[in-house]
Formats: sequence, structure tokens, C-alpha cells
Amino acid sequence: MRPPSTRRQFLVSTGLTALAATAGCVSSGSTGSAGENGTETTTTTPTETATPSSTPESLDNWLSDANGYDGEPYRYGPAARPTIMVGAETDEGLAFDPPVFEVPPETYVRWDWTGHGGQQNVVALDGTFDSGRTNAQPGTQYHFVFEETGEYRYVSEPHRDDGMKGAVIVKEPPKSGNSKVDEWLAHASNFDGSISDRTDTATATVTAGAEGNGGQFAFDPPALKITTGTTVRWDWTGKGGPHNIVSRGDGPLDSDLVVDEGSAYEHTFEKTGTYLYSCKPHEGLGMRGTVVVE
Ligand SMILES: [Cu+2]
Repeated sequence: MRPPSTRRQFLVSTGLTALAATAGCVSSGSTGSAGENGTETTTTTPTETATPSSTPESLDNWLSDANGYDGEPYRYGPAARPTIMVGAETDEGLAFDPPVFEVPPETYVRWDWTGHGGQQNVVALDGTFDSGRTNAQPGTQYHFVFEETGEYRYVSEPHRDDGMKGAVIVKEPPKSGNSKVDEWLAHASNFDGSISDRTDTATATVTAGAEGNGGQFAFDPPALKITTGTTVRWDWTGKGGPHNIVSRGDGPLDSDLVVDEGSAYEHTFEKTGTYLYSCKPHEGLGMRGTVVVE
């Protein structure tokens, strides 16, 4: 009976090696490239070569099948200690919740096992962090402190092919140059460091219930600059539930909690300064805004 091909190749190879050992100069043409020192098995055994890493895939592309991800990373501010659920149940399947988020460097991130979906772990593709063996126990926790900026892709190994994947984006919070604005808005996902200049208008408008912070939980623009005597009007989109406009501390803004599209609230700013406000129900999500009056 004919032996399996690998066995046969092994025998051929051994023969060649033995020959090489005696003759000292045998071409290994028939068996592929033999190692310089002719180890028997490695040259001819058809082992799988390590998969070469192909062209780096963009983060967005890699996340396109991440369960529970709507394409907009959640943003945590500098003082946050995010907790990520491991095994959240979404329409698409098991997920990390939130699956993708931004944090500043030095952030302590914790993953909490829900117990849903069986065995789970938290493993960075580049090896930066690894919770170790899979575990199905609710209450299991793992944490990692992110020191370096970068994009860290991770999976739960038993479910990586089913879309249970996520990413931690570590980057410095946006900077506008106004430290009060930057500090207050570090947590607002739609703040990119720019302050909209409305110093040339008598009325500036802000959308309440704009896209951001993981839903319709943003003010747009989150930061604006006006001159004294300018009226700012907030227009409700009617999305994201009830919103209000309330100053931080004892500032002048204090609207009703309103849900209807088309609602508006106005305030005319007479004094210079940097005014911070939020929607109280969604402040923790990052629904925050600022008005700089010059
Ligand atoms: Cu709100």
C-alpha cells in the first residue's frame, strides 16, 4: 500500500540528507530549498507557513462587522473610569458595550462579564492586553491601564468570527486653547477642538438633540463664540428624548425639560465670559455645550 505523501517526502528528504552528509554537495532541487544545515523535516514537510500580515486594514473597515457599533466611537473624558460589558446582547449578536470608545492616555478601563453567551475573554490583537483563559462567570472582571496613545483592536476569542470585537482609541482630548471649554467638553464626542465663530451675528443657533455621544445626545455646535448682546437660540430636534439647557453652577441658563421637535429656548448674553452648560439628563453621556462671550 502506498504511504501518505508526507511520509514519502520525509523519507526522500532523509535520504537526501544522508547523501548530503556523505557527499557534502548535493543540490536539493527536488525537495525545495533545503536549509544550509539540512534538517530533515523542515525542508519538505508541508507545514503551514505563518500567515504573513497583509496590508494593514483600516480600523473602520475592521470594525464594520463589530456587533452593536453604529460607527461613532463613544468618548470618555479624562477623569472617567470606563466599564465595558462583556457579552451584551444586541440585535446583531453578542457584543462588547460600548464596543468602540475613546479615552485619554492614563485611563483605567475595566471589563465586566455579564455571563451571557458562555465563554469570553478580552484579547488585544497586538498583544497589548489579554485577560487570559476564557471564562463564563458573571462578575468576572479584567482591567487595563492605557498609557500610550494608539488604536487597540480586541476580540473575545470564542466569538471573534461572530462579530464580538471592539477597539479602544487612546488619544489626547481635543484642544481649542480655552482650557475651561476643553475641560468641560473633553467628554463630548462631537467636540473636535474647534469653537464656532458666531461673532458676526445677532442670533446664533445651537441644535439640541444632534447626533453624538452614542445617539441623539449632543449640542451642535458644542462650542461657539459670540459677542456681548448676542442671542443664542437652542432648537430641539425632537430626537434622543427630553433635553434641557442648564448652566453649570449658578449660570443664567435654565430651560424646561422639553422633548418636542421645534421647541426653542433663547438667552441673550450681556457679559463676557465662558459659559458652560449641559442637558441634565444626558450630561453624563457628554451632552454638554459652551458659549464663549467676547
Ligand atoms: Cu439631553
